Amino acid sequence: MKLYNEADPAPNPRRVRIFLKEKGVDIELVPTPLMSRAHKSAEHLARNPLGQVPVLELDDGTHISESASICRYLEELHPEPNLFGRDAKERAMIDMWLRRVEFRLMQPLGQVWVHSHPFTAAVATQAFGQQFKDYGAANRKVFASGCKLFDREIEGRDFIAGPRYTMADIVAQTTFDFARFIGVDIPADCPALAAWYARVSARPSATFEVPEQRLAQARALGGA
Ligand SMILES: N[C@@H](CCC(=O)N[C@@H](CS)C(=O)NCC(=O)O)C(=O)O
Repeated sequence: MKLYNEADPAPNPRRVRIFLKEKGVDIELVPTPLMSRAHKSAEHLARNPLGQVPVLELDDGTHISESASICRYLEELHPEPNLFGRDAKERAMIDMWLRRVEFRLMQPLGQVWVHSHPFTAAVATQAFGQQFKDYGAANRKVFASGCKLFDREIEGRDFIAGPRYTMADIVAQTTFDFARFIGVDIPADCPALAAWYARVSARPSATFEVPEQRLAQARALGGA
């Protein structure tokens, strides 16, 4: 089994690596550098027609993409520590929060990245003809209002989906790490969310391996 992977700050492969660290499991990581377009090569498109990472390759040649789906598969192989829920109610709550992170935070953040950050200007121009800066800026507001929803909802509890750390925290954590990289910070009026972020960022699995200089440059270009 091997994971087609990209290093930090790429948020989606990062989810799987954090998940593996939390489980104490090592698997082979195959570098698939986005900068050299390895994810759009014919070989990689055969693994994932969307041309994205991460992709898990099983020993029988099956390819699983979508970071949450990969982690669900790995949870079946390595059930402890449990990260997707122990009973019907907990599984549903974790899934609900995971989807809220995807739709209310990650989705608008992706639009900020594609439509307003200079690092993606060429990709956006190729896909859309131009970067729609107003749309990028509008999605900054959508992201901020998503942050406020999370801030209100998690007040009084330690983790996103309840009293313990789960996959919902991993997906949210990688979203906020990437947000920080592109110059989008947790709004100042979200103290519960900021406290949660500090809590998950202190975990041994959370190391964010982006050189300070690169982080500072990306943040500055993103407007932070
Ligand atoms: N929903 C997918 C998103 C995968 C994704 O967007 N991966 C990024 C890297 S973090 C990528 O491959 N981007 C290149 C592209 O979309 O062309 C998942 O959860 O794995």
